[in-house]
This record gives sequence, C-alpha cells and structure tokens, in this order.
Amino acid sequence: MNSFWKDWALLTHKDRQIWRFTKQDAISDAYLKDAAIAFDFNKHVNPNAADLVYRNAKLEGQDIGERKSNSVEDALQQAIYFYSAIQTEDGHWTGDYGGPLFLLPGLIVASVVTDTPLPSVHQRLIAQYIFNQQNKDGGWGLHIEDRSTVFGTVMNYVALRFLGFDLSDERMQLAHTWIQQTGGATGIPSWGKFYLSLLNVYAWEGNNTLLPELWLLPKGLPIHPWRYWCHTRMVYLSMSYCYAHRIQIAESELVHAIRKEIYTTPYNQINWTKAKDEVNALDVYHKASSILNVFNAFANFYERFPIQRWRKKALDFVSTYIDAEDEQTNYINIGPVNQVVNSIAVWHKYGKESEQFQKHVERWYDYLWLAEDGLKMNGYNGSQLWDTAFAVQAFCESDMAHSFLPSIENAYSFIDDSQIKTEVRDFNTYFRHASVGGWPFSTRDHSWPITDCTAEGLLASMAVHSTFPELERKVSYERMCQAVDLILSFQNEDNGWASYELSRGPKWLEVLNPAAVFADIMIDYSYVECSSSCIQALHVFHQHYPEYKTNQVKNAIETGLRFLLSKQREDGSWIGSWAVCFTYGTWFALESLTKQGYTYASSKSVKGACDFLVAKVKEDGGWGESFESCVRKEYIQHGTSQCVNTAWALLSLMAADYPNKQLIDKGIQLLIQRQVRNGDWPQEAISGVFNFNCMITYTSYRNVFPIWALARYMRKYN
Ligand code: LAN
Repeated sequence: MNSFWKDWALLTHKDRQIWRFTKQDAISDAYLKDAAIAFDFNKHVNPNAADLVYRNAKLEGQDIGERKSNSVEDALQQAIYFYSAIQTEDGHWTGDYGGPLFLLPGLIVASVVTDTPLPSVHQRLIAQYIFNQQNKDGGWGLHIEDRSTVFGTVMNYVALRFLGFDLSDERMQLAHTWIQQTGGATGIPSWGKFYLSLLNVYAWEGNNTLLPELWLLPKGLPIHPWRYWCHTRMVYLSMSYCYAHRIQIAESELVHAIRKEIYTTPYNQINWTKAKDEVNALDVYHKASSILNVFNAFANFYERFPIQRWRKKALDFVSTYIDAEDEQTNYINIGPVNQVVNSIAVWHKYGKESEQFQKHVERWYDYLWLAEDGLKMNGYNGSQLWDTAFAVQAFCESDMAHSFLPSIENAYSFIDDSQIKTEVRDFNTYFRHASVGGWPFSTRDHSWPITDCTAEGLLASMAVHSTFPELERKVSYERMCQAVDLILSFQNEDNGWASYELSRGPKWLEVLNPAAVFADIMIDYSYVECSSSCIQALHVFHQHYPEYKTNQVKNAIETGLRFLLSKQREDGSWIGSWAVCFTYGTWFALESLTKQGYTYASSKSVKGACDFLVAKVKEDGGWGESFESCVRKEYIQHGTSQCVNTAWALLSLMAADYPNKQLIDKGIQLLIQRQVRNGDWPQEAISGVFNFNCMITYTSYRNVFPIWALARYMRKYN
C-alpha cells in the first residue's frame, strides 16, 4: 500500500470515525508535496473513488483468501468474508460518504472566518481532493459526477485561494477562465452568496433577507419555520444568525485579489440589488417562484428599517435554538451544512476560546473522510447504523449466517448501542419529534432519529432474533415496542412516512424554496422508501408479537400499503428519492408488498412493477440507471449496467416470484462476473441522492446489495 496512505489511521472509538494523521515528525513542505502526489486520482476514468485507503488498511494482515469457483455459493461466501473483514472493531460498517462538492468549501469558510486553520497536511489533502475532482473544462459541479456549475466552481475556486493556491497554478487559471467566461460570481445561487459574504468577497446587501423574525410568527401560520423540513430549518436558523449580524472577515490583499478574479465587473461597480436575484441558468434546478420574489421584496423592504425590539427577540431565540441543537447532537449537528454554520455563530457569540466553539471544531473532523482521491467532507457524520442494519439483514437472509456469527454478534451490539434510549432535552421547545426507541442514520450521539433508520434498526434486530434464537436478546421486547410506538407516531395523514418528522406544512410551501439547486426541501414529504421500511418493520413485528397494539399496528400497515399503491406510476415503477432511482424505489415498494403475500401471479401491481424492471434490463443481463434518472424523474439508462441497480432489480424480482428464472440467473451471473476475486465488487457509478439534484456516495452498497441478492437466490432456488 502507498506509504503516504499509511500515515493515516481511522479511529472508530465508540462509533465515532475520525481520520488521524499518525506521523509524529515535523511536516516539511517536501512531505506535503509528495503526499499530494500520493493522492493523485484520475476522475476522468471514474470520479468515484473505491475507498481503498480504508479498505486496504483494514485488510492488511488478514488472510481472507480468494473465491474458490464461479458458483453462487462460493461467490456469496467470499463476498461475506470480504465484507466482514472490513467491519470496524466496534461492529459497524463504515465508508466514504462524500459526493457533494459544496461541503468542503463550507468548512473552509468556517475555518477562515473563525481563524482556525486545519493542520497543514489536512489542508494539503483537501486541496488535492478539490483538484482531483475538477472537471476537464476547469470547473466543478454540485457533486462529483455533475457538469460544472457556478456554485461548484466559484466555491471550490475560492476555497483553493484560501488554501494558498493562486493563478500561478494552471488548474487555477483554468477555473478562473471558466468563471470569467460564465459570467462571474454574481450568478451564484443563494447559498453561495451567503458563504462569499462571510468571506467579504460578496456584499451582504446582495443577499435576500434571511429573516430571523419568521420565528416570531404565530405557530399556526403555514410559513412558520417549525413546519419546514428539519434540514432546511436548521440550515436557515444559523444562516439567519450570521446574516443578521453581517459577519464577515476583514479586508485583506487576498480578499481584494479574489474580488478581482471572480467577477466580470470591478467590485465597486457591481449592482448588488440586481445581484440578489441573479442565478446563472446553469445552476437553476428549482426556479424561484413569483411568490418568493414578492416575499423577498417585502422582507428586503423591512430589512431597511428592522424593528429593533423584534430583531433582538428573534435573534435571542435563534441563538438559544442553535445552542440547543449543539447540545442535543453533541455538537455534531443534524448535517454538514449547519455544523459549520453553527460553528461560525457560536464563535461569534461565545468567542474563539470558548468551550462551545472548541467542541464544534472537534466535530469538524467527524465529517472528514480520507480516500484515494484525498480528504473530503462526508454528507453526514457517517452512515454507520444504516450500513450496519442492511449488512445484518443481508447476512441473515443466507444460511451461511451461522458461519459468520462473531461478525453478526458484533454488529448486533452496535445496533443495540445505537438505539436512542433517553429523550432529547427540550425537544418540544425546539420543535423536535420524540426520539426514544428510534435509530439514527449514523450514531447515537447524533441523536436525530429517522423513520426508516428506526425501521431498519428494528428489522435488523428482529432478523438476528429469529436467525439466532439462542443469542442473548439485547434489544428487548420493551425497546422494540418503543421503536414501534415511534414508527406509529411518525405516520402522516396521507398514510405515508416522511424522513425525520411528520409532514408539518402544506406542499405549496415549496414556492418559498430559495435554494435554486435543490428541489423539495421545504417540508418533509412522505417517501416511498421511508414508508416501505416502516411498513415492513411493523409487519414483521406484528408476525412475532400480534398482541401488541394489534389494531393500531394492523391499521398502520393497511393504510401504509394504500399509500404505497397510490404512489405507483402508470408504468409500474416507483421513483426513489434517496438513491438512483427507479430500481431503488421499486425495490423498496416491492419488499413491502411481497411481504404481505402479493406476488407476480396474484397482484396486478406487483406484476406491473416486475414488467417495468424487465423492460429495462440490459443486453448483458444487468440493470444500470444513470443519476440523471433522479434529476429528470424518468428512467435514464446508464451506459453500462451497475451491480447495485442489478442487485435491487434482482431482489425485487425474486421477492415477487417472477416466473422467468433464466432472467434472474443471467443477472446473478453478471454479479458473479463483476466480483473481484477477493470478494469485493468494483466501485461503479454514484448511487445516492438527495433533493433530486445532488448525488451522494454509498460505498457499502456495492457489497451489501449484491450479497443480499446472492443470499436470496441461494435460499430461493437451492
Ligand atoms: C440523508 C442520508 C440518509 C437518508 C436516508 C435514511 C437513506 C433516507 O431514507 C431518508 C433521508 C436521509 C435521512 C437523508 C436526508 C438528506 C441528507 C441528510 C442525507 C442524504 C445525507 C445528507 C443530506 C443533507 C440534506 C445534506 C446537506 C444539504 C442540505 C440541502 C441541507
């Protein structure tokens, strides 16, 4: 293994994952230069890194052998060998959760504004990652597979400027030319305007008002922020703090230089009023509505003479809310965007030396991930619980599970540890749903339970209980009931389940979506995937414990199924919202329907879904969906078939008892052909998504879903 990679180690103490630089000697410039070269990566072959730094280090010294033959059995066994060999010591699975390209610049902004530089080797490998992910035309997109956009390009260019790179570097020249030829940074979407304003390279007056006073509105009004999707709510919370205080760094030579480089007109001649609503067409995914424009006009007018009493009251509330989120999440915060913006707010309020700010800075490292393309920022503080819950279910679907008991036991302990056992403090005051019984996506310290993570945590626990009845029960009956109660409390009026909370506002609130680059961010909608996970968990629980809240559970399952059926498209498919895309959504829906006994032969809906999938199969017997499926909301074939999509399609067809076994055999053969001899699979295209337009990496999917498909195949046909 590359010796520079070996200077890093992943610490996974108590579910936390932190990349530590382990070299003790002083770091020379020569070291930094060579280290950067050691992380050189060619995105033009495939922009998706294969997570080799972590995986190679983990495998070192372990003899896992090779696949013995091309049989399904040997492929599956080797696959599980491999996958359990990369499990962390505390029982979870971990991996690269990068993909979006606007997160690292946010962290750089926070480190610059608060004058808290990251260690030099971190800075150097962050820069290396950014350069590695530069497109051929010199720009960057919203995510690693995206074409260049103004948001991606300007933010990454400016981040590199603060990391010490300038126009003497050819790559910077290329980016600079791209920015100049594309009309400059006035066309950056609103989040970019916000970040640039903090850096004093865009004027605060060029932002539409981020009105903290919205929090003072009566709670009954549909536009009160408590109704927003929690990610949107938490991001705008701290953004409004920074905006109201007009936080910005001092002018400097660097600031002046950047002001010259990113605009096409001299800085002091920019028309900031006009720039407020300017968004380059390249970046527009969700167009600003005329209602938003009217709303902004009012807010901007008010902002000229804000009522000081209201402003103070609103900011006091915002500020205590930020503190509450920090404490509730142990400073991890709900996501990568509000984590860094909260850092800035806390630095402003309490000062650089304060305990609060120091705790924030410590958590920056929970979001950083090292792969062969450099040091990147994850989209969350990891996907620990989610990956582990799937791994357990996939293993338990195989009769081989018994040979991998230590791995499953360890994973089960992790799942047990991760369930939320005490109520989050002041959750009512700060508009949070209850948490007890829930599971988060990442770690218990993160503390935000999610509907489908709760369901998958419960499903995984129940899979362990029924596969290994002799094992000590850690997740007790009482705790399973708590999970069920929480799932019941999460069901929406439309009978579906949203992600973190109930849907709290009307769909029309989307007319106030100011982000331009994301769709469907204003409220938490009912999703096919979340609903299906919840229905499955309730169903399996009800089979084991029919006496518990019998009518409520049965009713939730029944109405939930009705919701799912209502979301099926004419062509038989379901659209997925959190991974690419129709194969994912359809797989989720079918797992629920088939658990109820619906099959290809007995149900028109299941038949329609299978026929849809079969119509999309590629000549080589696999399935491959492009991320464009999510963006355009129609099935777009990828150039090549993808193991992950193939596994979802196969899992669906097998669950449905699809009668043409030859088609299933061909797909299984494709998975086996693609498998690496050590049991891994190659990292292919990006498979996760959020808000329909931004893709996110799930490295575990290339293992866990093929394993699951092979396991199901063996159980069904052997
Ligand atoms: C996630 C990650 C997990 C994901 C699943 C559990 C897989 C899904 O089934 C429900 C939605 C959820 C919880 C989800 C929502 C959006 C998140 C939090 C992310 C994709 C991870 C990063 C993303 C977050 C919004 C990124 C920051 C960007 C903003 C627009 C605030």
